[in-house]
Amino acid sequence: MIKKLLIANRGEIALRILRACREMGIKTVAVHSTADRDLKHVRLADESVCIGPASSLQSYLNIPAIISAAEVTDADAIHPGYGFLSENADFAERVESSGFIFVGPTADTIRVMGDKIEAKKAMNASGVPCVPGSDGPVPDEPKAALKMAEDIGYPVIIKATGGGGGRGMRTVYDASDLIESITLTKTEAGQAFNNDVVFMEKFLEKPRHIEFQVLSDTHGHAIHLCERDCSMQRRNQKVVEEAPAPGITVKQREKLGNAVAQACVDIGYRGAGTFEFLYENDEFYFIEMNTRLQVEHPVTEMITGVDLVKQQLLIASGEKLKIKQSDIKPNGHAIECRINAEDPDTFVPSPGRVDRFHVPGGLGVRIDSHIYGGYSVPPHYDSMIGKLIVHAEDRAGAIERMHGALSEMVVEGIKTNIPLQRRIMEDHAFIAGGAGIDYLEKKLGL
Ligand code: MV4
Repeated sequence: MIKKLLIANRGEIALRILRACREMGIKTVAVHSTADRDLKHVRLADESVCIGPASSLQSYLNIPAIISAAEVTDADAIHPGYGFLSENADFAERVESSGFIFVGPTADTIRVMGDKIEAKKAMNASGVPCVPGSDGPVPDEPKAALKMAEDIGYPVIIKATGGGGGRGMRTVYDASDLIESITLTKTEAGQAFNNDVVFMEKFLEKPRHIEFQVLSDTHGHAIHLCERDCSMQRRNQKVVEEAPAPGITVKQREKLGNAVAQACVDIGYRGAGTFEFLYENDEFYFIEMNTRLQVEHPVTEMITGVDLVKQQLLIASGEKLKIKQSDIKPNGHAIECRINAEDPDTFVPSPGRVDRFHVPGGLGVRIDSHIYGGYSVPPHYDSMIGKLIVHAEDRAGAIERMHGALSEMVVEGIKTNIPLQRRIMEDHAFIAGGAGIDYLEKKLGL
């Protein structure tokens, strides 16, 4: 069992991981940049190490500094959180070759699932439905590429195999634009990911974004923990997430859930993971897998009662999953609103000193945030300052509870997107459920 964990992250997720450790009797090491000395989890951790200046590249992305911190504090394991190095196969490799447990999948799995073509091949082999498209890279020969697009049917989307999360993609509506679009996407991918390989898929025009949470141990057991609807997003940034997904039947959930759990066993997956799907015309289409804990993991925790971080730590310690699939019964409905330090209209980040911070409470209200009165939100990092999560017996109740909780929340000194979140909770299409990934940007007039 892990005795001391180094948390290689910051903000709300670092605090979230620390809380799980505290309950498990695991000592904690917080690493932080010079700009993050006042982070809440740094004060609560058993030990803390400054690993560099404010810039992420010199601190939270600084692999030698993080590994050195683990060495000097004699940590057993390192948890990467999300973002930063959480899906960096080289980091996972160097953590393990330095003698520490990496709380996540093996470096090989991260590498394979980070290559979108390889990930789709693995999913196809496991019987997980994928978006129709090329089985491999787009051919260099223009005539062959044009034929491929004709066979798939326009519109098509060109994607970088080393991309993900919305980076390195281009939609093509007409054959006359295909070759230039392929060339442009390849150039951008080569520059951004040092990998110019691209593939092609049928472009789904108004899909929903539904993802399945899994846990998979090192003894061949894998379970799914139902799905999350993450369609309320703007420019590939999720704004509101919920579980379960409105309108998904028990039958659909079992079919997809069993398929992704089986895929975990087939690929030898270790830890917590998420299978991302597009959902359109009652069909699911796999697009990519996230080999990390996600921001929105709390909505799954609220409907299943499973602490996903604790499970990550147990699996990383080599424990067998004690939770059986039959133990997973989604109860009620959960919604998460991301709270960002940004202007609610322009989305421009709004760092600075938080003069007052009052959070909501009551039955079924959860705040995952590191903010406190007097804390200064630094300008160097992501603008998310917390997550407001609610749980109720049904979706209508959860929306009502979220709307009320948002009106209780006070953050003075910086701007936040709380007004936008309240507008979403009042929005008829959101209340009806099942809006597609294009809805919020349309509502915002983007
Ligand atoms: C797509 C798609 C439509 N058709 N693939 C965006 C990031 C990455 N998860 C893949 N993404 C998409 N892939 C096909 N074949 C639309 C998107 C997409 C998207 C997907 C999920 C959530 C938000 C999104 C925002 C823009 C585009």
